[in-house]
Amino acid sequence: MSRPAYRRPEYHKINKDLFVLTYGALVAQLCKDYEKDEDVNKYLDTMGYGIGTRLIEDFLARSRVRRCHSYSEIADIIAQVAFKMYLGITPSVTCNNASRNEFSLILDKNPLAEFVEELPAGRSSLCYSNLLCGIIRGALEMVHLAADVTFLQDRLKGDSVTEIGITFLKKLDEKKYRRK
Ligand code: MYR
Repeated sequence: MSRPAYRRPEYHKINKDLFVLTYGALVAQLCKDYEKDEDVNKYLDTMGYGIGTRLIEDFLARSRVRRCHSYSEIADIIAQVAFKMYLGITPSVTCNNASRNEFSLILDKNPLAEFVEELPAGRSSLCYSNLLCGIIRGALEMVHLAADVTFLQDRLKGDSVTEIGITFLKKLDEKKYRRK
């Protein structure tokens, strides 16, 4: 009798292009709905935050990452494990200050903006992929890590790379139990 076939977990549940185009349609609609770029940015960040608060459970279950003991470890996990898992890219990580609580994720390419050549006319302050900042912020908050997450550079704005800045806001208390 043959053994039941091993089934690999189904990670790619929807077509990536469809997702990226849907995201583009969302941003385009928000630009119609809101006059100010800041309002669109805020909306995307808030929406991402909601996603991040739910995504963290899936991430911790699937990745089985252990509790980190430094912000630098956490930044590496986000870049090397989370971005790889959900976006198929591995940003490089730099630490930007001596206190080692400010990091940058440098993206050579941004899958969310794959079909976008430039920002729409008159939208120079739009953070097109701000959803990502919200996702990171929401996910981190669920493991009791308050952080500011913003785009520092964006290829869509003519910068040579896309850079997401993460500033961890509290001193990392090694003794405090953040999650099981
Ligand atoms: C710990 O509890 O010490 C581990 C913390 C790991 C935090 C991982 C945050 C994941 C962020 C997901 C971002 C996804 C972006 C597409």
